[in-house]
Amino acid sequence: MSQDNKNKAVLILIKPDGLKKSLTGNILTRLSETKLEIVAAKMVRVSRELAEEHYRHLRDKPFFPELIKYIQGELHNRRKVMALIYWGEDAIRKCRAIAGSTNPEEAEPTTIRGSYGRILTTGLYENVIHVSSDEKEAEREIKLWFRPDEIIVDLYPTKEVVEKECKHKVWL
Ligand code: IDP
Ligand code: MG
Repeated sequence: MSQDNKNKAVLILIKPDGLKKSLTGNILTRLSETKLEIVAAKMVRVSRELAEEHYRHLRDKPFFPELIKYIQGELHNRRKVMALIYWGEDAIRKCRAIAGSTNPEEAEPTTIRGSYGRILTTGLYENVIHVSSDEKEAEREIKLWFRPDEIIVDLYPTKEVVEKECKHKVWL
């Protein structure tokens, strides 16, 4: 990564509970306090592969199977998440401060997770939003969720490839 982008990019996911509770506008308003720039945004139907890769650091935890169902929207009958990249000085720290602690009961009440999160009776933390935890994770996650041409700034080095017989939809 170029030195200019150090600590500047962060992946945000509005999780299925955030969407179901109609919190998108509210969350984006809270995040706008950071004065960071949104450089990518889209709705994603999360495959099992994507979910398991995203949360691979937790695969040995007892709550992992439920966590995968959660991020895929199976607990909320909403099979989608909103994925965004925020960009600017100290982006990870700023967004995590507004998101609050992982455990919504321990999160400051003024934070997004403290305001809107809850713990399920199964023990799973339903905490409305994902924010990358450090620079290395941010790079890994951004490359997992976005293609280079979906991001309006150059975050990481790219190469050009010519793909033959690549099937994709175009407008009729
Ligand atoms: P983070 O989302 O604050 O970075 P991680 O440790 O990466 O926290 O965990 C990912 C997600 O897994 C959390 O946001 C939460 O939904 C869930 N989670 C993490 N730790 C626990 C736990 O101890 N019990 C239940 N759910 C958890
Ligand atoms: Mg994390």
